[in-house]
Amino acid sequence: MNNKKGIIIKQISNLYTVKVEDKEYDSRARGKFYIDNVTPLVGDQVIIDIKNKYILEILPRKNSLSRPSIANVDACIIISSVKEPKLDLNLLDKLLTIVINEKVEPIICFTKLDLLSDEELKEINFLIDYYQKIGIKTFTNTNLKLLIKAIKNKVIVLTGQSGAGKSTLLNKLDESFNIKTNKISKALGRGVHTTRHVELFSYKESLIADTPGFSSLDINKLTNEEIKNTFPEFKVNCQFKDCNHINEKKCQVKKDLEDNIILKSRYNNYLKFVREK
Ligand SMILES: Nc1nc2c(ncn2[C@@H]2O[C@H](COP(=O)(O)OP(=O)(O)OP(=O)(O)O)[C@@H](O)[C@H]2O)c(=O)[nH]1
Ligand SMILES: [Mg+2]
Ligand SMILES: [Zn+2]
Repeated sequence: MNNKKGIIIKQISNLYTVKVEDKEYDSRARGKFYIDNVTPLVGDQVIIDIKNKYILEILPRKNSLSRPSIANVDACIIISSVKEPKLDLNLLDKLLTIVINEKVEPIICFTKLDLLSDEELKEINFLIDYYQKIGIKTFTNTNLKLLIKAIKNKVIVLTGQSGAGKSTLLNKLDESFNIKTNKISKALGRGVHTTRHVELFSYKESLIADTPGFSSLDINKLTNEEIKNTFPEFKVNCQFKDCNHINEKKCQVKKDLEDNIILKSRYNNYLKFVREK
């Protein structure tokens, strides 16, 4: 039997690396996929002909994320630098919305807390508490034990701004990954996209993907309803069941906002997301 089931762990142009048990095969995709307009993605479960090194079939996907493109993700770690590049709550909330909408578990990991003053650190700790309170696992890259526990037996993707410390975090998990990292550009004040392709690394019983950092992406594909549903703290009882929490009267979300129960930046980002479209 030449046909085996495996998982695509790397793609560089039209060459796919498929992992079958503990062996890896560099293979190509069958022409049929191009005709059908389906592209195999990293994370895809596939049937591969290991003799001729062809991907024959893509098994049904649980989910898929784009930019970076990856399929069948259990959890996504959003790496959020608090300085150099500076904290970007708009990007963090946007990534949370996209990830939650795809039914992927979101995990936040803040990095570079060592660069903060005590005063700034207080603000970050406040944020960490907030995101935890609304039910999102939130960590820092200084306490990896908790993070490691959260990713056990899962297919994980790292995402976040270029220069945020994604590759550095992976190397911290396992030195043998030896992934190239880079100083952030002093001139640009941000990273310069050191990581150029998506690749799944085996870490204990998990598969974990480093990705090229991206600095912009849109949520145009989502409806306002979908966007609203990705904010866990909005699941409160407003007068109207279909309340959009914008202009409605007796809106509990707006009351929680006034009472500082809901974070201002979260609410403002929500407004931006529904209006940007
Ligand atoms: N001070 C400090 N520097 C860090 C920390 N984490 C990462 N860095 C540094 O930040 C720079 C960028 O880190 P990378 O790991 O290359 O960032 P990346 O997210 O992989 O960036 P791209 O591959 O471009 O998307 C490197 O110089 C790291 O040494 C941290 O917690 N504290
Ligand atoms: Mg990188
Ligand atoms: Zn409301």
